[in-house]
Amino acid sequence: MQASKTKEGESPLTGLLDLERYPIDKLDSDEGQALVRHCRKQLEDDGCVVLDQFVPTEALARLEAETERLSPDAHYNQTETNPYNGDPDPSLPTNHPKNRFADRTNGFVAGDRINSETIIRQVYESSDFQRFIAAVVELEEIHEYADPLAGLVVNVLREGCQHPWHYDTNEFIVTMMTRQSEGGGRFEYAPGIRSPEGENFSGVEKVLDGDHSQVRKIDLQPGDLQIFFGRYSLHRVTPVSGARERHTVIFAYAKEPGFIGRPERAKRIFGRMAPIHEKLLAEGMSRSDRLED
Ligand SMILES: O=C(O)CCC(=O)C(=O)O
Ligand SMILES: [Fe+2]
Repeated sequence: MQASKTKEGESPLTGLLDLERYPIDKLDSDEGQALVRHCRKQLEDDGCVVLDQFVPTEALARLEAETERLSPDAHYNQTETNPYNGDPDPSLPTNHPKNRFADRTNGFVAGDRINSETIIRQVYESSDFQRFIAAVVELEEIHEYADPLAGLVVNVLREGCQHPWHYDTNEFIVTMMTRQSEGGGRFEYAPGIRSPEGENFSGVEKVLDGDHSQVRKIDLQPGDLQIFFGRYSLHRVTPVSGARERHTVIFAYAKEPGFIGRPERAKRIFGRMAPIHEKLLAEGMSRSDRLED
């Protein structure tokens, strides 16, 4: 099932993804176009599309084993965050969403630990996959990160970990579940609860207070691919319970080539920097040294 050993004309993703059901290698065909239309419609309607069993049953055991093997390498970081990933506002009441902070403890395995034999890296680097995602999110093209840590990442939630209610700063996020936890670890979201026209703080406060009338719950399964617009849809992953960890793969792409995350962020998320971050930091420092002269 190695990508380099496929027959001529056959996609390197054959056997790793269900290309019959999801013909991302034939985007220009009628079936390919129909798939893109379906995904765009879902995203337009509620900011989320799930392609279930994107990785077919035959490849699932291998997929699960990949993140299981990598998970001990996760670096855990703990923060308290509000839905806006921002500062509190003391001029507002304590129950205002800006003043509602919750624990976010999460583990991340950095991309430089994920070798090129893995299904997940072959998917991340696949030009068919990138073209498909670009078409769905209606971008001309998307690019892998030049950041060796943050482009392809495994998110590990062990018991007690969660993503509390929040918005994303990225336009879109592409994830694949490879293992679900016994309890909790459920993805929930309030589609389009805010918009460029308004924050709807009262609606957000209701959700934080436990009113889930506007909240959808998705029962993600290993092998499912999710594309999500998290900028306007408040969302969370409920606290994991039980011994089995929840694993998801994050496929991060940028609009422009050459994207590298900030060194401080690498340090916080992965507990370390890559040589390129050290270099950037050193260059930044020497520049400011020069400015001080
Ligand atoms: O793992 C998930 O299902 C979503 C995680 C999430 O919301 C995030 O990383 O911002
Ligand atoms: Fe998120």
